[in-house]
Amino acid sequence: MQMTLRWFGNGLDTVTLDQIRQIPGVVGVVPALHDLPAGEVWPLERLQALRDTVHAAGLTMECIESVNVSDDIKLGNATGQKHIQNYIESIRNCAAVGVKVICYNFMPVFDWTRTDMAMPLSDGSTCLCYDAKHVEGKSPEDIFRELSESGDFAMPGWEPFRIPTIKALFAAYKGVTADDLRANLKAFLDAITPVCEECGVKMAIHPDDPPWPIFGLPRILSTADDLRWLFSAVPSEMNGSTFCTGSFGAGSFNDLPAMIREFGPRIYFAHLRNVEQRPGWFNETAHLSSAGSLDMYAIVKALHDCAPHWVFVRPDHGRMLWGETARPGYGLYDRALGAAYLNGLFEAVEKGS
Ligand code: CS2
Ligand code: MN
Repeated sequence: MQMTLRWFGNGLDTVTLDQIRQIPGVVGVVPALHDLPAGEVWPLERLQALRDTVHAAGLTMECIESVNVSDDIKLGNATGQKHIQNYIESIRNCAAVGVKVICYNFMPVFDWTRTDMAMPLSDGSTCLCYDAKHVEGKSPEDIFRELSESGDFAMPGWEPFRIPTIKALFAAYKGVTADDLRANLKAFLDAITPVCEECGVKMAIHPDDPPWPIFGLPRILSTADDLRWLFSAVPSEMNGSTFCTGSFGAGSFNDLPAMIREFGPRIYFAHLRNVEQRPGWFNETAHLSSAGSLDMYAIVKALHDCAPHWVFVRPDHGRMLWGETARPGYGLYDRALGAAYLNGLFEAVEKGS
């Protein structure tokens, strides 16, 4: 197991590499080139510079999150074909700087979605929350405006500059079914997995967050059945999973330890965070099992037993503590506490507790 933290890069992250380096047991960071729009090639020089910056801080950069997939690829249109060729070049460039795993997601239009970026918890910290009732009857633009007024940082995919594109994107997805999306995901993976095999780079798809359709857009990576379909449709071992417990775990219909035991060999990256789940609602919590609805011990035990021994892991999101201001979910303090807790669980499991 390799404990890592997501890092958005100098100027885009309130957390520094030196701070991350001082978290016990963290060996690397999971960065990305966030300024490049989905569909563009990730230039080798940019990746070399990023790798050199990370290595100079004494950290590794062997997992990238995310080389985002453009909506044109998700829609399976002609522009998407060009973007797939660009994605292949990006994979080659990532391999050239030592990347072993690439995380991505196939959610239409948006990345992860929340309805409250600073929900107060009883201990005085704040967390991210999703309330399906809050979304009912609202347009994406309404939610966009609310969220973009909620602070200096927007969620990925929810940046204010995207608001003007939303109407055209929703029109493009009109009539696109879950099966259409599955066909386009299979086409994408069929096109890139031969290059992944050649370069030794594994793909690790992140689940839908939340794990159900929103705004009437199809979502196809929310359940165990979705993973079964994915691995049967594209059998290459370069087709793998980013097992995000906070995303799958927001749905009480998902049995996470059982899913990890079933798909473990194909889990190359794991996001280990906890949520308090209720029907059509979840809020993020501290990582402790006792803080939320998930049994983090059973999850870590299943990962230890069934995932590759080298699996990359990160504490994913944390609450906002002690007056910190940071990207929503990506403050330093609670992710450091989460990493320490998770390292403790892994040590106890590895030593056979
Ligand atoms: C987060 C996302 O939704 C989540 O749990 O970890 O940032 C996720 O990493 C991206 O959607 C992956 O592409
Ligand atoms: Mn995640």
